[in-house]
Amino acid sequence: MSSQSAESVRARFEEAGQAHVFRFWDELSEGSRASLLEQAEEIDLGELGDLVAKFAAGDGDEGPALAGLEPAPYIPHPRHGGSPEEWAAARRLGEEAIRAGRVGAFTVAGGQGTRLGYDGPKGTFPVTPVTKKTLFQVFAEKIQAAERRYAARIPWFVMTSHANHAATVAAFEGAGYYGLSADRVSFFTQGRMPAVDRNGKILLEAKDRIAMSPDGHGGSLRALVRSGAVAKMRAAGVDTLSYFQVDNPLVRCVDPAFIGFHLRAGSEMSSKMIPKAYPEEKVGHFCRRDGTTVVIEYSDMPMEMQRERDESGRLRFVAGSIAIHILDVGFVARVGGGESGSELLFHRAEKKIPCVGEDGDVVKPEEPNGIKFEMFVFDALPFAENAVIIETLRQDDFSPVKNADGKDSPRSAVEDQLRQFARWVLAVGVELPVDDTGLPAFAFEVSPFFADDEEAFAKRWAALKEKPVIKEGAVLED
Ligand code: UD2
Repeated sequence: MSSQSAESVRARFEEAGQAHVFRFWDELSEGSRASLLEQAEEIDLGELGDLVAKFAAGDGDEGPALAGLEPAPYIPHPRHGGSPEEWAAARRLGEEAIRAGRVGAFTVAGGQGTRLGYDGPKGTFPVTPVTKKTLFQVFAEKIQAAERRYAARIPWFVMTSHANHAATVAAFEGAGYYGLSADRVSFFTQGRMPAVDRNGKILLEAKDRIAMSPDGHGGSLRALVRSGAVAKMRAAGVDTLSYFQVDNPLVRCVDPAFIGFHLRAGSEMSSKMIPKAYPEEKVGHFCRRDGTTVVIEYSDMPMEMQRERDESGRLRFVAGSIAIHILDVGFVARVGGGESGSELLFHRAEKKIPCVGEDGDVVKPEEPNGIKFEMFVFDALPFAENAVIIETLRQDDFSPVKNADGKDSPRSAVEDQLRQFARWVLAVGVELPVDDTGLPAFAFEVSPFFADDEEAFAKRWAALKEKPVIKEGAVLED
């Protein structure tokens, strides 16, 4: 960068009251100066200024408005009163779209995974009970299984962050793209936001480094547009995107019934819900307000509301959000392209952010000292026409790996996979010792290539001349 453009960047920061970002400039090497400038240029000072002003004024601190919130209606699963015919018709419609090459898969994998305490990209975390396949491998195999079943091409888009992009791409390369053809997988990096102190001043994590962090999974909509992924989808005839998080090995990456319900309604953004298991469960709640669908995070809904029950004793705000959506590509282009009136809000989170003090030494705070800004993908729901919510069974779609142990941990995810495999095996009449939670007495594994749901398992099993023995360490493969 020329010294002239360096001057102009610094002048803009000065004007915005952020000149301190360059306070160690004179000590920095040429290389450090260049990298600091590059980070500085990434920051939209206007946007940041608006955010700081808004939060400094206390706007947004009070959380979302709760008045007039109603539980959102949803399409019940056939096990809970939904119409089997309606579900079968939706499934056929979804299958048609997959066969026609209209569907792509999309994984948000830019999170920092701090709670799990795992160093690499979360998608490279081993999750299956016996062969220890990684999350990325599980998704890749589910996508390939769907490609085979529907004789279709299903491109896969993976959103990374600055911190994990290179490691993510290297993991795919090292694993031969997990059997997928390399030209069908696209990676792109999400945007970043600077962290600020309580006075709105940008924090430095080193003398030559701004404390930047990913802009939330809501940043995926912008990033899909900016990276050219949307253009790529359009060129390939993909108009429907199956969105899921990197942390959930049970997710049905390409679910024809879900896609069918979405298409049938002409929906721009659809979501899966599970009934909350208990009032304190930490998931967002699907609600309706003024005719639109909104998700209210657990942290934003007062506990007495979360505990409300209807006449039948059921939780009133029962529809838990598990972060599985179908997105219309035109909708992504509109919201991600920043069309006026459909901008996603930033949420603020107070965090402990290591940063350099006046003397240039790095301080590791004991208490939250700064603010990070993130967008949430479900905040796009109020902008979506005809948003549809369908119920799914937790046991078949949701068991995230978030914490190192306990709930939502590697162990609970392994156990939930084992319970799923055991249900499939028991359903074909094979005897299997299971405890009263359905957990089998030993570990075995079913590859997505063998079967990826109960029906596919039954079909595959029936077609086998010689039935394999389901025992400790057994792996049912292709
Ligand atoms: C999210 C939802 C919660 C529930 C739960 C289900 C929010 C605020 N809450 O909780 O309602 O649905 O998931 O599992 O979303 N990610 C990025 N970039 C980012 C931040 C996150 O790609 O900047 C990805 C991350 O890699 C992961 C997913 O988004 O795949 C979820 O992130 P999280 O673990 O921070 O969300 P969590 O558990 O707070």
